[in-house]
Amino acid sequence: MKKISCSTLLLLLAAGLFAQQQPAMKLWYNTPSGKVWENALPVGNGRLAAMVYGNVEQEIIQLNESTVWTGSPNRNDNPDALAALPEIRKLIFEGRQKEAQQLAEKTMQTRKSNGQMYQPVGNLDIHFADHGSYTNYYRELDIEKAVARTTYTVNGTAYTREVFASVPAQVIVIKLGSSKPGGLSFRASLSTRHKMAVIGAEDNELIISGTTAGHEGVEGGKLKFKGIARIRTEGGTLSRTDTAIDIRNATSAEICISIATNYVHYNDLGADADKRTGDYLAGAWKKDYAQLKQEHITAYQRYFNRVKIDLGTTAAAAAPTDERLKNFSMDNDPQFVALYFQFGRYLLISCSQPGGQPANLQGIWNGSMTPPWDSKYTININTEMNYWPAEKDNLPEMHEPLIQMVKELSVTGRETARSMYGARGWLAHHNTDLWRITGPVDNIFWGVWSMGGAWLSQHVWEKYLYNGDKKYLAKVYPALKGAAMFFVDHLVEEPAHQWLVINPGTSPENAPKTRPGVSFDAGCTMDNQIVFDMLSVAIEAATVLKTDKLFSDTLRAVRDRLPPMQVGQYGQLQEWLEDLDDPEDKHRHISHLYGLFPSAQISPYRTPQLFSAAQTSLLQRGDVSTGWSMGWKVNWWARLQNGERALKLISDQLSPVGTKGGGGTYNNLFDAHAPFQIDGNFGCTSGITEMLMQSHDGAIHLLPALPAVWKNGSIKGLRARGGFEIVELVWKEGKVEKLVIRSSLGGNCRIRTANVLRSAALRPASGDNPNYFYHIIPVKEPLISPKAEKQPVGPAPVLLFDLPTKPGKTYTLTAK
Ligand code: FUC
Repeated sequence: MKKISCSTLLLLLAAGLFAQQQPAMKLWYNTPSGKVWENALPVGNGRLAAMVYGNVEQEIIQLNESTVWTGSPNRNDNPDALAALPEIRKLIFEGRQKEAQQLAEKTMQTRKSNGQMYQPVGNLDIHFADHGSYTNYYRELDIEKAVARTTYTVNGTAYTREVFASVPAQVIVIKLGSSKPGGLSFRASLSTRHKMAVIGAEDNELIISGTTAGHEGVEGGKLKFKGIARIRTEGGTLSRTDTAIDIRNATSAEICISIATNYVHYNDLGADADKRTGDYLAGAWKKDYAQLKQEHITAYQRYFNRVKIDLGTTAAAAAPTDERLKNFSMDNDPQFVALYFQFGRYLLISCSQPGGQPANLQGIWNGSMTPPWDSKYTININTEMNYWPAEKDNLPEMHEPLIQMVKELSVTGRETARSMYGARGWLAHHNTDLWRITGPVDNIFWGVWSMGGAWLSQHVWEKYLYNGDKKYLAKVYPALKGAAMFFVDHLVEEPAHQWLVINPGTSPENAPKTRPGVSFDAGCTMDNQIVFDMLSVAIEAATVLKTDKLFSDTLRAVRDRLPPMQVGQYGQLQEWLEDLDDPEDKHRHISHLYGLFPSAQISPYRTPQLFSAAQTSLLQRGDVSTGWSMGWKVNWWARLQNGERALKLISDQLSPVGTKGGGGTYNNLFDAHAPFQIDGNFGCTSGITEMLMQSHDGAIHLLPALPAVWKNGSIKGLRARGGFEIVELVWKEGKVEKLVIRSSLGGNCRIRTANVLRSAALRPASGDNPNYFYHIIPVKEPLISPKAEKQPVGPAPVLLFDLPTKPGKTYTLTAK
C-alpha cells in the first residue's frame, strides 16, 4: 500500500470534515461589503435583481429591473453609407484603408444614438441604529438555493437577514429576524439617482415612480418605472415619515419588493407599470415567507440541480471565498473551480429567464447610472460568450432571451441592410441595446463590423443541434435565412484572387501593426469564418426543413468562393487576408481563433495545419489579458486538448483583480475586465465544461483536456449535441471509469476517449459518423506561407467507439 504522510492525512481529514460540515456550493465571507459594490452578492430572477451588501448598520440592497434603460424606441442607421460604399470598397481594395476609414467615419458611423444605457432603479436602504458593534459576523450566497444570508450578534441577540429574487412570485423578498422577541428595530427608505423620479411612503409601503432620461439625442421621459417595497412585521410598531418607514421592537419583518416598467418590446411602451407592479405584489403578498421561499427554491433548483460536478476537495476549500480567491493560483483548490463553474450556472439562471431580456455586459446587475460601455450588448464577442454555457451546461431555457433578441434584430436589422448596404436580409453591427439598434456605434475603429447578427445566429442554429426540434427550427428559419441572404448581396469580389469577401470589414478592435489606428480592411479571417458558418447554417436549416432548394444552391456557390484560412510566415493563423500579423501583438481579441472555438472549423484530426497555426497564434498572444479574453482562452486551450494550460488560464482569471496585470476576479467572484463584466464568468464556465467534454468534430469527446490535479472526479448532467445527456461521467486516475448517457433523439452515439470502454452494444467506430448532428462541413485546404516552419502539434491518441441508441434510452459504459 502507498504510504500517506501525516500532513497529507491531516489535510484529508480536514477536507473530509469540511465536506461534512459545510455544503460546498456557497460564497461566504467574514466581513461585510462596506462601500464596495463588487463585494456585494448578486440575486436575480431574470427580470429583477439585487446586490446585497450585508452591511450591519447600514444595509444596502441595490435594485435593478432589466428594462430600465434610457431613451425610447429609436433607430440609428446612417443612410449616407449607401452612396459612399462603392468608394470605400474601392479605396480598401487599392490599399488605401486609412482614407476608406476616414470616409466611413463621415458616412457610415451613426450620427444618432451610440446606444442607450442600462440603469439601476435605486437602493433599498435599511438602517439599524444600535448595531455599531457586533460579533459573529457571517454572510453567504447559497447558490444551491439562490438565497443570500447575513447573520451577526449584537448584545447577545442574533440577527439574520435573507434575500432572494423569486421567479414564480416576480418579486424580491427580504426577511429580517431577531433571536430575541421584540429585538428588531430599523428604518427603511428608498433612494435613487434618477432625476425624473419621486419617492414616497404610504401605509406600509415605500414607493418610487419615475421615468428614465433621454441620452444621445434619443427622447427620454417615456420608459416608466414603478417600485413598491411593502413591509409587514411580527410584533412591534410601524410609523412613517414622508419617505421612510420605521419599525420598532418587532421580532421579524418581511419586505416584498415589486418593480415593473411599461416596456412591452423594443417598439412598444404600452404596458401599465403601476398595474404590473401592483399585480405582482398582490400575488406575492397572499403567501407567507416560508411558502414564497419554498416556491422560489423549487423553481430555481429545477434548473440548477441538473448538473453536479466534483473535481475533488482539498483543505483549501475550508477558507472564506475571498481568501480562496487570493490563494487559488498558489494552492490546489479544485473545489473552487467547481464552485466557480456552478456560480456561472447560478448567474445565468438569475439573469436570463424565458420571456425576459438577455444578459447584457453586466448580466442584470448594475449599480451605475453611466455604466461602462452603457452595460449594453457588445455582439462582437461579449454577448455571445454570455451564452456559451447555456446548452451544454443544461440551461437551454436560459438561452431563450438571446434567441428572441436575434428574432427582433432580424426585423430591425432589415432596414439597416436596405438603407446602408442596399442589401436584402438583415444584419447587426457590433452592438445593440434594449431598442435593438443595428447601426454602427461608438468608434469608427470598431463600429463598422457587419457580422454581429450572423454570429448571434449561430446560437439559434446551435440550439437546434442540441434539441433536434424541427418545429423550433421552422420558427427561427426566417432569421437564419435573412442573415445568410444579407451576405449574398453584401460580399464583393476581391481583385487578387477573385475570392468573395466582406468589404469593409475589420478583425474586431484590432489593426495590423503596419497600419496603426486603421482597422478597415477586406476579407479579415474572422469575417470569412463567420460568413462560412452563416451560409452553412442556412443551407443545413433549409435542407432539414426541405425548403428553399434554389436558395441553398446559391449559398453553396457563394460559399465555394470564400477565401481559405491561411498560415502565415510565423506559423500563425493569419488574422488578415495579407500576412500582417505581429508575433508580439498581445491584443485581447484573437478573433480569427473563432474558427477553433466557438466554431468547429479547425480540428486536430481534419485540419492539423490550421490546428497547429491556431496554437501558435494563441501562444504568441500570451495568457494574461482582460477577464473575458482569459475566459475565451480557457476554451481554446481545451479545444487544443491542453488541460494544463487551460488550468493555468483559469488560475490567471481566478486571481484577485489586477494582481496578474490584467483582469481577474472580484471578491464576489464577478469577472473583472476590469471593470466588472459578466462575460468572463460565462466564458470560463464554458471552458471548464470543454475541458471535461466536447461534442463537435464528429464525436462526443470525454475528458479532452483534463489537468493532472483533477485526476479523480465526476460530472453529471452535461448536454451533448444530438440530444445526448451525459447522465454521469466518472473518472479515476485521469481515465474514464464510467459513462452513463441518455439519448433523446436516438441515432449513433460516437465516443472519443483515451481509454477502452465496454458495453454490450459498443463497437469500434468506422467511417463517418452517420448521426446527422455530427456531420462535418469541411473547410477549404489552407494556404501556407513558404516561410512558415512546420509545427506539428498532434493531439493525444484517442479511441473511437460507436453506440447505436434509441430515443429515451439510457446506456452505461464502463472501463472494466
Ligand atoms: C469590446 C471589448 C472590450 C470590452 C467591450 C465591452 O469592445 O474589446 O474589451 O469588453 O467590448
